[in-house]
Formats: sequence, structure tokens, C-alpha cells
Amino acid sequence: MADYAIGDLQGCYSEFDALLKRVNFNPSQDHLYLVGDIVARGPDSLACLERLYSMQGSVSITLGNHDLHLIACHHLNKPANPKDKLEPLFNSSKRADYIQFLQQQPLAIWLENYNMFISHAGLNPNWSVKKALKRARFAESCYQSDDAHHYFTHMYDPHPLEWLKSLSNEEKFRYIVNYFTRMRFVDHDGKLDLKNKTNTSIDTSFIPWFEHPNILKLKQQITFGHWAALEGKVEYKNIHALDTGCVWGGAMTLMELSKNKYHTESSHSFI
Ligand SMILES: [Mn+2]
Repeated sequence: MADYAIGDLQGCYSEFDALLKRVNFNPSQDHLYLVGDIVARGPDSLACLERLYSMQGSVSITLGNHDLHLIACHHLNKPANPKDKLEPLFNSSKRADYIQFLQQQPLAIWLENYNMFISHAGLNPNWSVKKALKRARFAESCYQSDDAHHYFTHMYDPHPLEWLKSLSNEEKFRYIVNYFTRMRFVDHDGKLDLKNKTNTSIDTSFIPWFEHPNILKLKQQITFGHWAALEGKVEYKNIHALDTGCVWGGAMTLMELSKNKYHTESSHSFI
């Protein structure tokens, strides 16, 4: 029995399959935590979802921005962006089943055994782990409700920048989703800079979220994906950056949780 976490798949099925084979992943004994962005941009998003669906009792996913976008397009009846290469998935007869499977997944997971918090983009520096899980449950209740369609129409906007009790449910939903799925740089108040996707900020008022003083003093482990430009290089032992940019020609990273052991598979595409 072993527990693993894996970085962003983004449709890179062949590397995903290679890593599962490498560790002899056994769905009847082992469990796989995925930090999200299962789909989009890579060559075979449909195969990634098919595989996860087939072993759904043994996998947990914290949804990423691309996953939520896919679910939103399905509910809002919007075509996929051609550059996401999602046509085979959109044309699949099992599309509704796969979307429903994704929609049941959370935004954040707490693993008591490993003292570990997992989400796609990380932890809002203004939240404790406990508060983050509470906020995640609220946003999940929005996108898993009968009103999901309504919330998806309100998902795309960088605002509000600040949490206030007076925010509407739609604003709270958007604020929470932005932190869990899109965060990279924050300012000293923990406000998001959603424009910069590199690994450095010219504007020194913004720092990587995991360098915020509130995060530096945490004792918990935090595992996240989303930020390929980091190339997995984060110098804090309790922070695990698993998106090593497989879809961009980098590698896919799988971590064995009990040993903090990393396995990587270089991209199979020649790009
Ligand atoms: Mn992402």
C-alpha cells in the first residue's frame, strides 16, 4: 500500500502511464492524489480522464483552472479552445460521465497521516489550513449544486481582491476559486497578481505565495502544481511543487508520500 501525489497531467497520457508502471501502481491497494489540471494543451486529455475514471476509487483530484474551465464549457455549452486539444473529449460518448466525475472532485484535500495540504495552486497566505478547507467546501458546494451553471457564468474575473463578509455568494465563489486554482504571486497583504506566470516578479511588491511570512511559519506540508515555470524548484522542505511542465517539454513528477521520494518522467514529445 502506497500513497502518491502527481503533478499536472495536462493531457500527457504517455508519461502518466509510464510513471504508474514505474512504481507498479496498484489501484486495489494504492492511492493517487492529483494536484489538478488533468486536461488541456497536451496530446491526449481524453485518455487521462478515461484512465482516472476507470480507477476512480483509488484517485483524488484537487481541481485546477483547466479542469474547472472544461466543466464550465460543458455546462455553459461553449466550444473548447482549439489550442486546448479537447475535441476528442468533447466528442466522446462518455463526456457527461467524465465531466460529472471531475465535478465531484474537491478544491483542496487534507491528509492527516502526512500532515499535508494539497490544492492546485497552493494556500492563500491569509488562511489557515482549517480556514482553507472550510472555504474549499463552500466553493465545492457551489459548483456541485443544481445552480452550478449560474456559478460558472460568474467564475471569470480577478475581482474581488479582498474577502469581505458582505461579498455575494458568487463573489465569494470566484475569490476562492482564484486562490485555489490561479495563484502564483501575492503582495504582502496576500492579494493576487494574476498576470505574471514566470518565476520572478519585476514588481518587488509581489512575492511567490509560498514566500509570504504567513506561509514560511507553517509546519504543515503543502503540495501543489500549476506553476510550471518553477520547474519544481522550491527551497522549502515542506513545500512540494509538482508541476514540472511535462506539457511544455519538461517532465512529469510523481511523489511517494511516505518517503518524500520523487520519480520523474521526461516529456515524450519532441517540442
Ligand atoms: Mn493550472
